This record gives sequence, C-alpha cells and structure tokens, in this order.
Amino acid sequence: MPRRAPQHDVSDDQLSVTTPKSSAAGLPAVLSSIQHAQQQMGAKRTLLTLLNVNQANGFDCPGCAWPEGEKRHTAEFCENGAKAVAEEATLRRVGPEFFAEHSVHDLAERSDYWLGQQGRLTHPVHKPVDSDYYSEISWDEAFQVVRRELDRLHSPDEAVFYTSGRTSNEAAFLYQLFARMLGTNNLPDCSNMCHESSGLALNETIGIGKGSVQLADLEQADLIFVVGQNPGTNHPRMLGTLEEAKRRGARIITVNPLPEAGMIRFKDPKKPSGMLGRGTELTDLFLQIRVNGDLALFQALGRMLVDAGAVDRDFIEAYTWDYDSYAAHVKSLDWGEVLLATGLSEDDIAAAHAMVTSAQRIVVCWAMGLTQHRNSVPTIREVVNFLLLRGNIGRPGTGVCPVRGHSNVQGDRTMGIHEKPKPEFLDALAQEFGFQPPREPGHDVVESIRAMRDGRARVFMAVGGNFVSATPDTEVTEAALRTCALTVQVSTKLNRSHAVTGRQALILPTLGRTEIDVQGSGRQFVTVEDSMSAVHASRGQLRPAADTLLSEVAIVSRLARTVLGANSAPWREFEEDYDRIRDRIAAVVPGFHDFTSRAEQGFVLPHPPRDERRFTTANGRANFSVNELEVLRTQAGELILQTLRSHDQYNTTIYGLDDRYRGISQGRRVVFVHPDDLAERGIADGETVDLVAGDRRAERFRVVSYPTARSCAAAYFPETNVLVPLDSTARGSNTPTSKSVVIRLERSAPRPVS
Ligand SMILES: Nc1nc2c(c(=O)[nH]1)N[C@H]1C(S)=C(S)[C@@H](COP(=O)(O)OP(=O)(O)OC[C@H]3O[C@@H](n4cnc5c(=O)[nH]c(N)nc54)[C@H](O)[C@@H]3O)O[C@H]1N2
Ligand SMILES: Nc1nc2c(c(=O)[nH]1)N[C@H]1C(S)=C(S)[C@@H](COP(=O)(O)OP(=O)(O)OC[C@H]3O[C@@H](n4cnc5c(=O)[nH]c(N)nc54)[C@H](O)[C@@H]3O)O[C@H]1N2
Ligand SMILES: [Mo]
Repeated sequence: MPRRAPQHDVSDDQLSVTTPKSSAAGLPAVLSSIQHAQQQMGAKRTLLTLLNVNQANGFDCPGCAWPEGEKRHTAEFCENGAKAVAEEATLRRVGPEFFAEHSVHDLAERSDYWLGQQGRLTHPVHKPVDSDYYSEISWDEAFQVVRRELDRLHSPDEAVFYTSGRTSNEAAFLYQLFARMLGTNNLPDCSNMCHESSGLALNETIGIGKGSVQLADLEQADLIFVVGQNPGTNHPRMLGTLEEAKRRGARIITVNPLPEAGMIRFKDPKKPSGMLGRGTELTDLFLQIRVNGDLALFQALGRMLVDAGAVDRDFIEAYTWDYDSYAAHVKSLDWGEVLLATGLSEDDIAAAHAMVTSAQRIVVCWAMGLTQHRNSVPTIREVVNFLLLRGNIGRPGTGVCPVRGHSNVQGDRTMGIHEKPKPEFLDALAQEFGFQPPREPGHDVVESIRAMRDGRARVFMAVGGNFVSATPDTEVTEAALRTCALTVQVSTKLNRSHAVTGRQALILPTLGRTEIDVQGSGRQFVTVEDSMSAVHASRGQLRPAADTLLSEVAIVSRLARTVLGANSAPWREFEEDYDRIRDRIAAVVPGFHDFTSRAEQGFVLPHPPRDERRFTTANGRANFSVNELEVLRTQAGELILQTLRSHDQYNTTIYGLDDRYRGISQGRRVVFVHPDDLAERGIADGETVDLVAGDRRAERFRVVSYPTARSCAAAYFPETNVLVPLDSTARGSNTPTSKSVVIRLERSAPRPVS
C-alpha cells in the first residue's frame, strides 16, 4: 500500500492566485451555487431541491448548524448550503460496476475530491479478506458479516462506533442504544475534533455544554464578538443575522489572524441591494490576533474591567463563585506577555475595552479558531470569565455562542452519542430498556485510533463522516484502521475511509436527508437540533438515489436485531415507525416530552443559565476560573500554522478547487504567509515549499503572500493533517491541535523529471 496517496488525479498546474476579496456573497455566490447544483443534478431538480431547503415542510439544510429563524425566506439558502445539498442530490451513481472496475488499492490513490465526485453509493458492498475488490452483498448477509466479527471479539470494548454530525436524532439514539446494549461506551464522534473544548469549558463554568444564545439575543445585543470563525464560508446564513444586528446599531469586534471577506462586508443574496449594491460593512473593530493569542486577549480585557471597577458586583455576588481568585490572578498579568501572545498593540486592546465598557449586552460567538489548540479549554473558560464580569450571561442580548459545525452534531450529543455519558443519562436508559449499560468511559477519536493501533480495538464502524481524512496523523490513523478485522462505513458518498480498510470491509449506502423515507407505517420524518438548542423536523423531498438504499434508522435497527436478537428492544417497530423511537427518546432525554407532536412546530430545549440564570454546576454557581497565560513561542524561522477550510469544501468533501474569497483558484496546496515573514526567510510569493514540523513533512505548497497576522501561516485540511501528531491534543478535551502546528518552510526539491 502507498504510504500517502500521490493523488495523481488532481494537479496544481492550473493554480492561480489573485488579491483576496473584501466582501462576501452577493451575485457571485448565487451564480456559483447554481452552477455547481446544475452540474450535479440538472436544472429542474436544482429548482425543486433548492426551494425545499430549510422550509417548514422541507428538509433541514445539511450544510451547517446555524438556526433557521422564524422568517423563512423562499430562498432560505446560501451558496454553501446549496452546494451541500447538490452534493447529496447529485445524479451521478457509484454502483457494483464501479467497484468491479476500481480496486481498493486504486481508490486509495485517488484524492478526496475525485472520490466525492463519483456520485451516490447505491448498493451494499463487501471486501472479503483475500480480495482487493468490493463486490455486491445482500443487506442480510452484510449484517451477518458484522455479527460474526463482533462475536469473535474478546470484549465489546474491542469495537468502536463513530458518528459524524449529520446523523438524525432518531438514528443517533438507536445507534448509541445498540452500542450500549452490546456493552461498550466506545462512541467517538466528530465533536471530539470540533467543539469538545467548548462543551467541557462550558460544563465546568456554567454547568451545561451548550450555547446560551438564541437568535433573539443576537437581535438585542449591542456588542457581538466573532472569534476564530469564518462565517462567510462556514455559516453564511449567520451573516444575515449579523447584518440585521448592525442595522439596529450593534457593533461587531472580529478576532481573527485573517481578514476574512465575509466579516468585512456582506452582500445579502436575498435582497436586491445585496446583489448589486456595496453591501453592509460588518466589522467595527478588527483585532488581527496572533494564532492562539485569545486567552491573553480575554484575560487582558478582564484585567482592564477589574482595574476600572467596571464589573457587575451584584451579579458576581449573587450568581458566581471565586471572583477573588480570578481578580488576584489577573492583577499579576504581564502586559509584555499579552502583547507577545496576541501580536496586538495596546491601542487595539484599549479600543476593544472602550467598546466593552459602553456595551450593556455582549455576546461572544466562536468556532474552530478557539477549540483546536493545546490550551483551548482554558481559553474558552477565559471567555466565560470575561462575560461573567459584567453579568453578560442569562440576560436578554447576552451570552456564550459556540457556533456548531455539522447540522446535527449538537443533537447527536443530546441523544447520547458520547464516550463519557453522564450517569443520569445511563440511569434513564437502563430504566427505559431494562438493561445495565456499561459505566466505564469509552474511547474518543484519538483514543480509538490508539486502541486500533495497539490491537485493542478490532472492529470499526462509522455512521457517516470520513474518519481517515478528518483525523490527525494520517499515516498512523491509516495504519491503525488497516489492523482492524472489519471496518464498516454507513455512507452516502465515496470517500477515503472506504479505501483504507480493515481486512474485511463493508460499505452500507444510506438515504440522505434530502430524500423521501418510506417505512412500514408510511412516510417518515426525522429531527435535528441546531446550534441554539432548537429541535425541529426534517422531511426529505427527493426520490432516493436508488431503491436499494436503507435509511440510517433501518440500518441500525436491522444490525441491532441481527447482532443482539429481536428481543433486545423493539427494533422492528422502531424501523417501521420513527414515532416509536421518539416516544423512547421522550422517556429518556429531558426536554423531549410530546416529542412527535411538538417536532412539527419545533421547540427549544431547556438551558438553565439562559432560561432562569440557574447554574447547574456542582456548587450551583457560575464559576470564575484561573487560567495561566502561556505564550506559544516560536524559534527563529518558525511559524504557527492553522489548518482551515477553503470556500469550496465541506470538511473532507471537496466541492471544487477554488477559495474565491481568498483569491485562490484551481488548487489547494497553498500556504498563506505574511509578506514580512517571507522577506525574513528570503522566500518569494509563488515559490514551492514543504511544510516541515519536526520529522513530519507536507510536500509542495505554493507560497501565497497574504495579510495574515505576523509569524502565522494558514493552509487547508485535510492535506495538512499529516503534520499533526496523534498525541498533540488539547488538555482536557483531547481535541487534536489542528490550529497550532509549529512549522518551518523549506524550499521543495525540484520535481524529478520523468
Ligand atoms: N461550507 C462549509 N461549511 C461548514 C464546514 C465546511 O467545511 N464547509 N464545516 C462545518 C464544521 S464541521 C465546522 S466545525 C464549522 C467550522 O467553521 P470555522 O471554525 O469557521 O472553520 P475554519 O475554516 O476551521 O475556520 C477557523 C477560523 O478561525 C480563524 N483562526 C484560526 N486560528 C485562530 C486563533 O488562534 N484565534 C482566532 N481568534 N482565530 C483563529 C481562522 O483564520 C478562520 O477564520 O463549519 C461548518 N460549516
Ligand atoms: N486539520 C484539521 N482537521 C480537522 C478539522 C480542522 O479544522 N483541521 N476540523 C475537524 C472538524 S471540526 C470536524 S467536524 C471533522 C469532520 O469529520 P467527519 O464528520 O468525519 O467528516 P466529513 O468530511 O464531514 O464527512 C463527510 C462524509 O460523510 C458522509 N455523509 C454525508 N452525509 C451523510 C449522511 O446523511 N449520512 C451518512 N451516513 N453519511 C453521510 C459522506 O460519505 C461524506 O464523504 O474534521 C475535523 N478535522
Ligand atoms: Mo466541526
């Protein structure tokens, strides 16, 4: 097997670079989405499909977890939502003939882009031990393969059950039930690489791992921080919310090493003025922070509030704990270290402080720029400290707003997809289903890879996602999966995880969210939970990609029946009528009473700090915390690399090869570096370099001179995952440190002449 795919199907020969854009969306966004959709599914289907995204009777957009709001526009759609839909609604198909033609070895040499472009998977296929090819298998036989391999394990803890955040609440609930009835808590999910640090820090400080902000709060806030997030690409509908906030007079502080186009100016494609006019300027103050400087920034802002006496004494007295330790700690803050860590000037920080003291209601939004560092948990705790100081939590127009990624990643957690479930959840499950769930914590993503690597896990199953490409340390992860006896992927589209397999492998093709789902009792719907804890129904509208597909619910139910026996739970009823699953969810998970009838309208789950300023921590108070400021220092020549998304990708699904807002077209192997950092190294824009981290190397990136913060660099994932060691994770949350990789640039060796 090749160590890393040469990926000969994508060449960077056409790569071109122009100046970055200073506004997002507008007409180019609409044109780009329609063009992409038509390529995948033709004109008629494009219209039918895009009209149904996020409508009351339509399906939930599989793009991101930003809430829909009450005013659903006919075109409640955004460029990247449209692309996410088109990827699923494509007319291209991958059937048994495709697998007869392409060996697993062949697939392993293709890029994620090529694999994704082949179309929707249509038939269950199996790769036997002694073959390099997948071939068709019946559904029943496929489930028997899984049963046999699970039966061979010494313990259920030798199996790992991964989930990616598109899985519906109903499928997720059954999947965790199946794993726990089998006897394991090995339920890693994409959250482990995503907002795990947020969940942990929020649980410790306010007692619940979810955001406290509703759309209405953003409408009332007078100061909004957008930290470590690129909504123009990853949550485009959020820009509409921010634009509204601006119209009403709110101010926005953007904290980012990169000047992201969407946060500079937004042209709303839903409005004529947005299509043709200049759009709305969003950011009032841009703090171009050095990568990983956020803890220092929020601690400095906290210190200034303490010094100025600009804190809410009554709130602190009544609701919080340990303010004195916090205040004593920030008094010893070293300003030199703050300036070094943040790369900001004293004037920048003073300007932010002035905006903070004149604001009555503050919201802080954040995403991956805060969660994927070694000190992410303390950094997010520091954001909470900052908000607590002036009572900016549990009051209209205020709060914490971690912006989730996958459209149902938050719901999957609510349904019990978690390797460290709360005891109350397990108690409720035990009570409802009459079995003893395992109590030992299971493996998260990084632990799962270690377990496979060390032979402690031998069966790997994934409902959705692309484990191989999403995880760090590509070589180690690939080798780990190859040691498995069996790997099983429940997927809509082909990806690299189908090409890096255990000795046996199965691909189980499934319905997507856009598709009509008919079971024994008739047409079904599923539910999802957005980033603001709102749960609502999602109904597929399109004819399924093939008659041979099963829904995720059906796959999990049939697998469970095969493996655990029909009496373990009413799996057949669950499959026939998803209302029966919702009845059980209602009995197990707080906040879901009358689930099915309320799903139609949608409802918001309880959140004690938001709803009643009640903090469900061990001491019943919101906890201040003391967080040490450590500066991520670099030696001469080194840069801190953050690995991020281009505009044309959905995590590991590559829609196209452009990153329009950053001025990149027809290529992905680029590294963005500040012109002065290039000059210091004697490297010119346009040169080809290797990114070198210790003994790790990602080869041949075109240097792009770019206005990022000094001593920082940026490049796309998954190409750069080879640079992140498995053991380099955030303290506490174990999230890979994908946003702080210390690298050097080395000129690439000339390409060998062939
Ligand atoms: N179209 C599209 N939509 C998506 C996705 C997608 O891939 N494509 N992915 C989905 C998923 S799963 C997720 S989690 C979200 C991800 O949404 P984002 O978090 O917006 O995604 P990233 O591209 O990782 O961008 C991280 C941002 O943080 C900044 N940043 C990096 N390091 C730091 C730092 O140390 N401090 C600060 N302040 N900023 C920093 C980067 O410059 C960048 O603007 O989007 C979701 N939506
Ligand atoms: N270096 C670096 N690495 C990162 C990140 C980073 O910023 N930098 N970000 C991390 C983050 S935030 C995340 S969330 C992870 C993402 O990790 P994953 O969630 O594992 O990856 P995705 O690329 O979102 O998964 C895409 C695949 O999901 C399948 N799929 C799509 N829709 C459905 C569906 O409806 N049902 C089923 N069963 N399958 C479906 C398709 O086969 C598709 O190929 O990556 C992480 N990895
Ligand atoms: Mo994510």
